[in-house]
Amino acid sequence: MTASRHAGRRSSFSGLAAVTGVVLAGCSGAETANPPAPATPTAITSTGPTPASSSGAAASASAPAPGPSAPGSAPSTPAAPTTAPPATASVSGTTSGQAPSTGSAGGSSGATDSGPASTGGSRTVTPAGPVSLVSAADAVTGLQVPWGIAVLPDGRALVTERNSGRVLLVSGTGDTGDTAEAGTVEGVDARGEAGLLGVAVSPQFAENRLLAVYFSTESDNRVMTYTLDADNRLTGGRVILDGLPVGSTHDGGRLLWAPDGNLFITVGDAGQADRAQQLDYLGGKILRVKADGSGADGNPFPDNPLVYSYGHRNPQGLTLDSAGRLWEAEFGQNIWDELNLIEPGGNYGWPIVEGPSDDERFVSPQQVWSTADASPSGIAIWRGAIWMASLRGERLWQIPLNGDRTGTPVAHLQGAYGRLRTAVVAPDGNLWVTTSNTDGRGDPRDGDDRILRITDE
Ligand SMILES: [Ca+2]
Repeated sequence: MTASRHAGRRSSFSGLAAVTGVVLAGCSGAETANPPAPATPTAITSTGPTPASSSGAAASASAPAPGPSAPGSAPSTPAAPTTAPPATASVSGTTSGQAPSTGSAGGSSGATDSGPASTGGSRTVTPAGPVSLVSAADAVTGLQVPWGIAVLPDGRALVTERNSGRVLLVSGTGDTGDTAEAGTVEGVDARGEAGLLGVAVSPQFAENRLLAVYFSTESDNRVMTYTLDADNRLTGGRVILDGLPVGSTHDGGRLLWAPDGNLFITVGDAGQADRAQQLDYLGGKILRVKADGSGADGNPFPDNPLVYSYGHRNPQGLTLDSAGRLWEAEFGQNIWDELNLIEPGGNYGWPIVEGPSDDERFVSPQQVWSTADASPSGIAIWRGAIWMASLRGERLWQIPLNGDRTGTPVAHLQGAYGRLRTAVVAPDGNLWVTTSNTDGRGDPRDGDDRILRITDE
């Protein structure tokens, strides 16, 4: 099978401006809070109809792109190449300025997806609008650059710390929870955005106690499995995949262990953007492997058995919905961060295009944001929506789900807790979101970094 399978498939962005031939230089649109002002993108061609301007009377409040951004953010050079349509401010948050993509499937049309894959999709779902009120409270405090979280069947969770290389066990059951160290991953080389990143647990964890971590060494990124022994210590470390490209930025690093036993891995382009289009380069890819690191059965490219999708820049968000669809979030360069629905074998365009495109070789994103408004890392599905933690944007985006379509995004917690890294559904049914203010690019508050327990009450 080749990418030609996707010819003609196009997201509903097809009416939006196409960004073609953007000159992509430097590396500013990464996790940085305030990237230097990029060179003005060139060769941006608007081929679609001009979206409605903000002059309409329909909106009581507008959210031009880019919206309110992190303090001191770069001037409007990387602004959207299109004029954002008006967006109605909601009680709970602000709607995205760039959400023309859903056609008639608005955020209030009723989501049919709810909960993580483990729910089996059997729940009756209340038609979704935006969650009317979101509140946050500390579940755990005093963490150092937390990156990945994996919830255990017993209600605790494993948390990785990027720079220390520690794997912690947290309960989150008290006001601030308590933490214990399960172990330190040997060989972690933390530089820039690299270090100990994602963690996932086997869907059979209750029986096999198996977990996986993704981390950077001096020479590569790699995935290692461990067993959590009866004393809650990491043991039996085994490298299942190494030689993934590493850099001080664009290291990807999210792990998702699917119910079928296969492990999804996001790998950043590690600064070699052009090679994200090469199937024999493992950067700029989503990989899908068995628990021993070999290619999963049914992967789309027989000659490149690990590769599931390609043309990614720095993907750090990954979640499965109740129908088994794979959703991904990735950092844009200067213009568009992306939320993508992943198809096996799909080419997501980087570095030839950033954001939506009319080029039939590429799968267009479901939603995009200005990098100032998002710079997304982790995503999770909760209450009929995707929830996306944003670093530079310092907010939690709620993107209503309606099958394979998304509704108008709504922003929560804007600026309230600083940089947000990871979102996961906790065993208590709430959403946990981590801050990332101690990562060298934020302003730590007392108690940072923390895991926030998000409730909709
Ligand atoms: Ca893309």
